[in-house]
Amino acid sequence: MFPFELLANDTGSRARRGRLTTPHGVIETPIFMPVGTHGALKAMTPDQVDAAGAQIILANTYHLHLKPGEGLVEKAGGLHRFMNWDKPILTDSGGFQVFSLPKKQIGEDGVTFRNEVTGEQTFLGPKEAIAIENALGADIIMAFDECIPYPSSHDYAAQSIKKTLRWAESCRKAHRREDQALFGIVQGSVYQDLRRECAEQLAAMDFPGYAVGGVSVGEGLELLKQVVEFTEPFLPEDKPRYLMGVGLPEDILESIERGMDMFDCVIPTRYARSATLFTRRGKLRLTNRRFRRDFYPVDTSCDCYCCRNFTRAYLHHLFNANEVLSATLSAIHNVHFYLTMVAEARRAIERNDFVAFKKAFLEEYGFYRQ
Ligand code: PRF
Ligand code: ZN
Repeated sequence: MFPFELLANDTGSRARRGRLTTPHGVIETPIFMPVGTHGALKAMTPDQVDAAGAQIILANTYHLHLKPGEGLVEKAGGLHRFMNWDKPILTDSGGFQVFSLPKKQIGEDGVTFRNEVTGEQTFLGPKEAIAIENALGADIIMAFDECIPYPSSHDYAAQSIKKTLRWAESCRKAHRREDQALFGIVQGSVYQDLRRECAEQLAAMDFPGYAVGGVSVGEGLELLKQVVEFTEPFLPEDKPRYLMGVGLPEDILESIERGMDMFDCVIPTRYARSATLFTRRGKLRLTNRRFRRDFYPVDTSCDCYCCRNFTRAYLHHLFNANEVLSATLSAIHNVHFYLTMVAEARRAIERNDFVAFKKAFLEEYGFYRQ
């Protein structure tokens, strides 16, 4: 079940080129997973997501549990049929969303919070999260973990990984479906000893994949790189590694270089809605007046539907007129940009040339000029 093949290793870095096979198709890694929190990428149809090059998308257990409820999704024939997406899906466990809530009570067995839809007190723990994820039916499901804020003390982080490890074992026991792969999540904040401990303990539980969580919580790129670098050696080489909630193009490339295979982030779709578009030469803010009469495509080197058919001036106008098409065209472009970037990263690893590729990409992107 869920074979993961390592096709190439970059000898100048820890970057790997892999292939993960799921019941809904193959995922070429490194890969970026666009986020469809409520079972939809904001402003995009599944056809558009597919045409932008997506191989797998992410949805959220927490949100789908509150609305419309996993029972309804199950009745609809599972999440794939409900949302008409027949490629792989990954569901996050809610272990991040619940911990971001303002008023929650964290206990030894899970988290109690106010259901924002019904107003009732609701409990989510490892067993509950897995039951929901089993009902939703994604190809890859995530363990229920505790994502602690940054900064947190070593003491607090040490207590927290004990809980995350206990919950990981509960998730493994509660998991009922062989057609879903359950990934474990490494926590431990920015502390090397805790990351090692957590990774080793999870590896001993033999998950089909491992995530690095608890990053992209305000620690910055330098610490992110360090955490990935000192955690990676303790993740099983022959299993996919997923860096959760990351990130900007530079974060993803630096983490591919350090041995991560999968990424997800709301940035391409969220930035699209606020008129920020990614191009090979850096980000553009399309509401800026300088685009009023700019009849070039968003990115002259892009072959997405938006860039093949529309100008910056037209997008500028759509944003000014508050047309919802602005969000759709921008999301198509941004998602395509991310997926093209990781496709090029895969080819660079195959050529055994990843570090040169990353430097050239970030040079053109203007990262070193920031
Ligand atoms: N845990 C889970 N989901 C996540 C994270 C995490 O730590 C992050 C990290 N910021 C993003 N999404 N379950
Ligand atoms: Zn484009």
